[in-house]
Formats: sequence, C-alpha cells, structure tokens
Amino acid sequence: MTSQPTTNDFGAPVGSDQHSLTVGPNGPVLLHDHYLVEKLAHFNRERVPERVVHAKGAGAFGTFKVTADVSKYTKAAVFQPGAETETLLRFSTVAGEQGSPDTWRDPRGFALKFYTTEGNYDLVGNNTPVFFIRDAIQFPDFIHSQKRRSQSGLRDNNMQWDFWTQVPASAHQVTWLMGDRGIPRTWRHMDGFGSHTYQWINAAGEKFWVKYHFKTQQGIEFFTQDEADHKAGTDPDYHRADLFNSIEAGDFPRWTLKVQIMPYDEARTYRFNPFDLTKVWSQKDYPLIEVGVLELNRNPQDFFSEIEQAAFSPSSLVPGIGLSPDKMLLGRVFAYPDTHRYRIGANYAKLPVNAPHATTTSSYSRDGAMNPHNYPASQPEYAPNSFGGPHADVSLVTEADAWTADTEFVRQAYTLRPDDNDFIQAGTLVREVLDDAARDRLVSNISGHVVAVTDGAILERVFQYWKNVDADLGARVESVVRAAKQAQN
Ligand code: HDE
Repeated sequence: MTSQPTTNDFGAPVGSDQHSLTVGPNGPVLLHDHYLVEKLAHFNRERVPERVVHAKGAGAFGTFKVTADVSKYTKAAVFQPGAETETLLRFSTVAGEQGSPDTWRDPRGFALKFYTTEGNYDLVGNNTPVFFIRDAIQFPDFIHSQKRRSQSGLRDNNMQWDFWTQVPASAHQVTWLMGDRGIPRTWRHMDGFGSHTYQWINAAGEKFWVKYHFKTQQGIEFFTQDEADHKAGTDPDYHRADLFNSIEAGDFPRWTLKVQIMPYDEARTYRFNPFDLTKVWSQKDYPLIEVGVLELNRNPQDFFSEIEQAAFSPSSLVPGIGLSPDKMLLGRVFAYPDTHRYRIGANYAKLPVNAPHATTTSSYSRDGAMNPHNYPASQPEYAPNSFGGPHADVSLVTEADAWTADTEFVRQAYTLRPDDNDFIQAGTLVREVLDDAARDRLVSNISGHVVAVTDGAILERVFQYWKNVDADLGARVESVVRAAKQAQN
C-alpha cells in the first residue's frame, strides 16, 4: 500500500510524525507548532461521555426481511409483505462501564434501528420481556443501587438487595436475571424483546396492542456463573469478539421476529394490566405470530462513529406504530433524545449512523453546534410559509389516534386487576418454565450473590422476597446462605 503524506486536520502536509518544532535539537518547544497543538488538543477531546447505562456494548448492521403478512395489524412500510430494510443492532450490558467484562450477570440491551422508507424506527429492547420497575420516576434510584457507591466507588450487594426487596415489582425480572438467561453464552444465543406494549395501526385506522419477540435461530445458550467468572478474567470482551468474528467469517446470526397482538378493547378488561412492564402476556391468550427475519451481516467500519455515537430512542416511531399507556415507555420517550443531546450533541441526528438512510429529512431544525448542513439550504426556515416548504400532516402520525384518557392528574400506582400481583408470574417462571437443573442453578446463583449482603435486616427481607416468589425456592436460598455465612464466621 502506498502511504499518503500525513496531513493536519485541514488536509495540508505536516513536517513530522515524531518531532515537535524546537529551538535546535535540544531546545524548548515552540508554541507556534500548531500541528503539535492540534494533535494534543484533539487527543484530549477524544472521548464523549459513555452511556449512563448500557455503556459496554457493540453492534452490527444487517437486514430485516418480512416473511409473512401482518398488514391487517399495521400499515408501517417496514412490516409490509416482502419489505427489506437495513438495520443496526447494538447489544450491551446495563450496569458495567465501557471496560467492564461482557460476562457479568445483567440484562442485555437489544437496541434495533430500522432505516425505513418512512424514517428511522427504533425498537430499544432487552433480552428479557420484563423490567424491574413500572414507573420511570424510579429508574435513577434503581440504577444507583446497581452502580457504584459515591464514597467508595464500589458496587455493593447490600444496596442492590435493599432496593429489590423494597420494590416487589422487581421480582419477575430478578428471577430472570438470577437464572440462566442472566448470562447469555453469546449475544447470538439469546432472544430479544421489545418488552413494552406498543400500538399498531392498520391502513383502515384500526388499532391493536403489540409485543415484539425476536427468537434466536442460533438457539438459547448460557454460561454458568463459574464459566462466566472465568471468562470475565481471561476474555472480558468475549461477546464483542464473538459477534465481530462470526460476521467476519460469514456466519451471520439471525432472529425470527414474532409478535403477540391484543385487540384494542381487550386491554380494558384483561385480567392484569397489559401495559405493566413487569408482566408477560400469556401466549395461550395471545399466540406468537411470525413477521420476518433479522440477519446481521455487516460489521461497522468505525466503532466510534457507528456504534459509540449510535443513538436509539423509543420516540423514533413511524406511521402505523405508536406508544401505549405504559408509564415506563412514556418516561423513556423523554430520556433518550435528552441523553443524546448531552452525550453526543444537538445535531446527533445528522451523524451518518443516526440519519435516515432510506428517505430524506425535511425538518425545520436549524444550526446548532457541529451542524454539517441545514436541511436543504433552499428550503424556507419557518412554517407556515408561502414558498412550498414542508407542511405537517396529522393524518400521517400515529400519536394522533393513540388512546383515551379523561380524568384528574394523580401520583398513583396502576389500578389493580385480579392478577396484578408482583409474585405470580415470577413463581410460574420458577415452577413451570425451569426444570430441576435450572432451578438448582437459580438457587446457587441467588445464594452466591446474597452471601455478600452484610446487613442483617436486608438479609431477612431477601429470604422473604424469595419465599414470596416460591416457598421452596426461598427456603433453599435461606438454608444455603445461612450455611455459607456460618462457614465464614
Ligand atoms: Fe434504557 N436508557 N431506560 N431501557 N436502554 C438508555 O440511553 C432509560 C429501559 C435500553 O445501545 C440510555 O442512549 C430510562 C427499558 C437499551 O445505545 C438512557 C428507563 C429497556 C439501551 C436510558 C429505561 C431499556 C438503553 C443511556 C426507565 C428495555 C442502550 C444511554 C423508564 C425495554 C441503547 C442512552 C444503545 C439506554 C434511560 C428503561 C433498554 C439514559 C429513563 C425498560 C437497550 O436514556
């Protein structure tokens, strides 16, 4: 490869890659060595803040192909029969920092961007169908309990269990987390979920509630705690390398997208609140319906600009897809664009990875830091205008026919329905989904984590929490932890 002369950031040749400009070979460095200054100053600015959660991750581009016909439920172009759409999928852990091991026990992010002909559609999900809390106002507290203590900079199992046991809504997700799904073997060997309930609208204007399931075609595989602990020490970037190397080798991972559809009016009378993010919908009541196949087949060329600066948001919606009255989802609609403006900058949407790829933008946003261009320079700057500038059309957007609410403002939990109990679904998971071996590993994983709890009152609450999930599971956890504590003394 013939090497080009090094230039400065403005394309002009520079004198040396190795020597600063000095007064003689042994003399002081000159301030007007603007190339040295450029190099050092730019280096000092190489980092943008890491994501406050989901900091460690990686991703790849691919294609989503529709293989079935769900047009009676949504008019979204991305889900019409035969449609093929470019995608970006970023995987991540939640609590760990950028350099943390991939195999720490944690939910995994499953953040998907569809570059559709109607604008970018983001489905920012996880590898679990539920979450720890059901109101966004608790998210900063929950995350603080999972991250590091302000004084010591250490993570602390006391605060994790203190939070979880005082927030019983967490039981279902914590049961998932402590089970085999809490440490996937690779990102390719796990499912993805939209988790929240979203709305779909068809061409006739009929509304449905929808949940997304991405079923891995590679099969579900996991690491035991011991395997994961070993990998964390010997190969902390194991998941990142696995994804990159599989795609480089032409072994493209695939997921089948299936959805559950609930008729709009059934949400009012279902036996539990179908918008509660701590619950899954019964597949007997709402069977899975196939939609299409997602394949990852292209690695990024530049990790920083295509993955680190990738910005996903539940507010990136397209016609035919809308939100639901899930309090978590509505909080997220604010949080994501806000964090992007802070982390990346006001014009984050104009970076190539975040801009639409299959359509153009005609927005009235203008100027701002690091703006590569306004939308087209010839376009009027304001609306309404008499010069043919873009005009908004309410009939195109799904928020216009969302849902009905007409009552007073309150700060209250969701109204309870017969099956709105925090422990029912967690108990069913333990008794009916797990087999004996998986239950044994669950006991061992929970106990191994709880042994580090030093506060006696929290410990008692932990035993009760697991007895509420399942009496036998709770008793087993208690006896293993008490025996281990005794052995420590
Ligand atoms: Fe996130 N979350 N989250 N989250 N989340 C972020 O956005 C937030 C939640 C998820 O690969 C942040 O760009 C709030 C549920 C993924 O770039 C931030 C609440 C689910 C990613 C944020 C939640 C997720 C994030 C941090 C409670 C699964 C990584 C950096 C209402 C359904 C996306 C960023 C990527 C990232 C806020 C809960 C998934 C701070 C306020 C539930 C996969 O905005």
